[in-house]
Amino acid sequence: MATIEYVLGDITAQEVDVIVNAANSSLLGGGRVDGAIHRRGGPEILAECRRLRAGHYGGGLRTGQAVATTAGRLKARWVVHTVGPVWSDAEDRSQFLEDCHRNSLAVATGLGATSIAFPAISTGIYRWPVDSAARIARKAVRDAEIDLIRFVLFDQATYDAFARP
Ligand code: AR6
Repeated sequence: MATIEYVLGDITAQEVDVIVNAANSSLLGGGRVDGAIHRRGGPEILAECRRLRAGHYGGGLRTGQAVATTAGRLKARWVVHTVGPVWSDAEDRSQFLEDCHRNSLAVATGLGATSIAFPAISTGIYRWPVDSAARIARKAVRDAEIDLIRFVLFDQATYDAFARP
């Protein structure tokens, strides 16, 4: 069983094997956590994303899927990029958010990682309500076969939603 931690902070500063990026399907960068990871990790990450787009991921990465690259200058060994669902009032896309967590874990353990850090996927630009995202994320990782899962939350309200007993 994994140890699950919740910390208030910046995911780019974490010393874990894998940092998960809340990316978009282009894999070519974006704002918020995606922007921070590419900025701090340096151009090697984008270079590898471009190679992925030139190869197997020519059409981009689908919502809920996950793929690894180097972590560049970050302290982590790999960045696992996943695409969260955009919140919709009209349809339930929870399964995609669950898939992001499960597929990121599968990629990480496939690489031999023993520790992983997740941001609050979809709760920023993609507008997913934080309480719902926290519930889905916590449930999705509950039975993971990895030593350490750390949720790194960027503001107090998000931290409170995730760390709630
Ligand atoms: N460390 C940890 N969490 C962070 C950091 C950081 N350095 N910076 C922001 N957050 P978002 P999304 C939090 O918008 O909703 C990008 O443009 C943030 O406060 O980064 O999945 C992608 O390219 C929020 O709680 O991701 C996509 O286009 C959480 O990370 C789109 O945004 C997620 O917010 C993805 O949107």
